[in-house]
Amino acid sequence: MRTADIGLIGLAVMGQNLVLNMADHGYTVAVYNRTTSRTTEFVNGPAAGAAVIGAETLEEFVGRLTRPRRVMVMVKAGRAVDAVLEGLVPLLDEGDIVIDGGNSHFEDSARRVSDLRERGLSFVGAGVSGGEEGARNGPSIMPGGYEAAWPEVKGVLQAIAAKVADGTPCCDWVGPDGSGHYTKMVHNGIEYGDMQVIAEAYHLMRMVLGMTCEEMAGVFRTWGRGLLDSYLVNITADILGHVDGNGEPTLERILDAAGQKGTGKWAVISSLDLGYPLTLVAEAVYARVVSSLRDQRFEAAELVGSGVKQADGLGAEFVDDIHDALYASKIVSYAQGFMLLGAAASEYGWNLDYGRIAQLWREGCIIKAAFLDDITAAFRRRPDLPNLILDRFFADALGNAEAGWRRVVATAVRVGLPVPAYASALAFYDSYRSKRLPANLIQAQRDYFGAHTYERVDRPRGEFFHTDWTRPGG
Ligand code: NBP
Repeated sequence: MRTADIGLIGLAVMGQNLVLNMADHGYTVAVYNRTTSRTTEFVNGPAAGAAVIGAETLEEFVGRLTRPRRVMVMVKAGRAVDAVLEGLVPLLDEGDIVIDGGNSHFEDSARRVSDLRERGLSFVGAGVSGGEEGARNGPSIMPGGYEAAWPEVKGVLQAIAAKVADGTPCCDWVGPDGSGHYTKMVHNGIEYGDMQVIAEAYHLMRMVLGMTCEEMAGVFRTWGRGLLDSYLVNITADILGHVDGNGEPTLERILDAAGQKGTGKWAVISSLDLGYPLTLVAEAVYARVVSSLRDQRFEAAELVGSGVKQADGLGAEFVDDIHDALYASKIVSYAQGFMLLGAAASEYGWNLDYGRIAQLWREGCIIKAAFLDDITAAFRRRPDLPNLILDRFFADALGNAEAGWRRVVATAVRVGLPVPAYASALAFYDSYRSKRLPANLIQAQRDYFGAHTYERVDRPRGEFFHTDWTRPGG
């Protein structure tokens, strides 16, 4: 009987492409899917002629695997993963390894690492990014969990992963528990932010400068060769340049109500739980939510009026300002994302290599960008950097972009065009570099109504005071 080096459960779009990718790299792969017809169609269709063995039952699937068995699960995140584990785990033996490559929540992965450990099995929660194309030709992979399993799965995961220019795979061990899926969650949050900062640039150029899609395509194409060199900026140029059968821009026919699957929301929830700001991603998530309230937007537009006021005197240099606003906001977004990773690392006891994490996103995923090299360099200069803004390179970059960034936000406010990501990034930047914030008043109010006490500027931290605010003189 032919045996397989690795098995994969879940033959939807991601699973199928990962299997073909593994087979390309010389691995024989056993495959199983809950609905058997999908297995048969795959084995006889896209996988025909490849080293892929179809199995109709989990028993047959497990029986094909060499020991220690390595099983990658690529099913819908949530209950489906637990359903698969329920059937699979009793069939496995001590030392076998399960890799969950779906978009699982990091807390589920932490639980599964510990549950499988109790049964002598190793669980790896591996975030996989890059969609269908990445899965087929090289995704970014962020594995974390039970580290003893890493040497057993490193070969195959690094073989199928995307590679940076020097050949380094965009796949490396992230850390324990759910840290791999946490990193993927932050990646997805950042992806929401990147998409929003690009969308705001498009909105400004279209609504304030009155540029055509063709003109905007040219701008994004130029930007994609400079500081903003990234997958998302380049596909935006393609999208803007696309025309339908009548020669009209396809983009203009698309309804302006954005969908979401929830990983951006998870990142924001985690930021609130850990008490760290992820304001730009939060605004990006809310911007999608507001866009989806289309009927209400139309009703409000009728009631209070709509439309952007005329902005006179803006020329080509305003496009450069928009570039700077986008770049600066992107820096703030990544600064916040890495702050959150740092907060999670201290909360959950993970030792993360932030410079390496930036390289995991360098190729193979939606947020791939030249800019990530600058982030790696910053963390190489100072591995415990609390915030990218505290690195000289990024501090200077923000300083250089600041004037244009402020002009863009001020103009948008003046003409009535929403730029929630640029504005919140600027508010964070201004708050983060403030020696004085109005939080003294917040503390006084808290002490007034709830006797919550406060610390004083003229006394050591940790000494708490209370004032009886209703009595004259305290
Ligand atoms: P889907 O997320 O659409 O899941 C479909 C697969 O899950 C099918 O194989 C289906 O089997 C299986 N499944 C379900 Br649903 N419930 C099951 C259960 N109770 N027991 C066993 N199998 C079950 O597939 P996908 O789009 O390929 O994504 C797979 C994972 O990768 C997800 O976690 C997704 O979030 C993540 N991801 C997707 C992308 C992307 O671009 N699509 C990118 C990155 C990560 P069936 O055929 O019998 O219904």
